[in-house]
Amino acid sequence: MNRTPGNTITEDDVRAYNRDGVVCLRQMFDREWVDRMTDASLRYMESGVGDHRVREAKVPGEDARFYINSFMSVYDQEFLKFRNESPAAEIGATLMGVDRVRFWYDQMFVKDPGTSAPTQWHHDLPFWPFLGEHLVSIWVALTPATKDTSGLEYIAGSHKWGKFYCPVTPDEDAAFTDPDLEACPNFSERHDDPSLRFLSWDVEPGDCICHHPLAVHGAGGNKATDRNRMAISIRYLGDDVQWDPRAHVMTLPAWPDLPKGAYPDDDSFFPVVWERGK
Ligand SMILES: O=C(O)CCC(=O)C(=O)O
Repeated sequence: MNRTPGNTITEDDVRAYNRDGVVCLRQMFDREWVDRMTDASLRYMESGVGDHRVREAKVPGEDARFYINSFMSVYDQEFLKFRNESPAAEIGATLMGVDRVRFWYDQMFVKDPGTSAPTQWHHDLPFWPFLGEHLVSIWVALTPATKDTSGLEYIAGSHKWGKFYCPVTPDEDAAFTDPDLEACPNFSERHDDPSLRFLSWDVEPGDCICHHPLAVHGAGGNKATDRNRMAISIRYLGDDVQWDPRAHVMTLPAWPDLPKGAYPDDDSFFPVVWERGK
């Protein structure tokens, strides 16, 4: 399995990430990682380990699910290996322009064949007990995905809008509803709006889409009848990040003892997983 990115991350890639809040990087993870993490994901889903963190969405009348689980690397050695040894952390560091990254969390997103459950338009930071610019998600495709099979769609530059939309989970968990925050519009209804630049990519296994936590994104259902759409999103922290345990954010496997505003230098919760030159 490759430990460093499968392709060079160019200055143009970094510029695109900073400008658009998102960039697609091709073939960063080799076939061995893809096969290994596909097997690990299927096994993890079947094992029942981590079931207490599962979220599922189903459209009424359908059996097919949108399945989400998180913090797999806390419970499973394969995901831990992916966290520590895959090129994901270096990719995150390069895009954020930092020399060291801490792990934040990992998540898996699986859409069964035929589910019409969307990934509702949202951005990530309102869910997270952090503030700052140096946060990045590396969404690693384990299966192909196109617009018809639940490929992600983004709005370029939305990370600079100054918006902080109310979090919405696929299962619409009311615990995340912050009455002080504006709901995220359904941007699927605004494809004709000339002021919005939509970005999406047909991806193959091993490609990754890297996004800033305020980049607004969503996806449709999976129209494929014969295969699921599966990805792992792994999130990293850089230098300027501050602990900000607001109400209505996600829960962690355990809660770190950090003062609000602190840099999260707690190695047991947020271990350093990559340093330049090491
Ligand atoms: O894969 C999906 O449908 C959602 C991914 C996502 O929202 C994320 O990685 O932040």
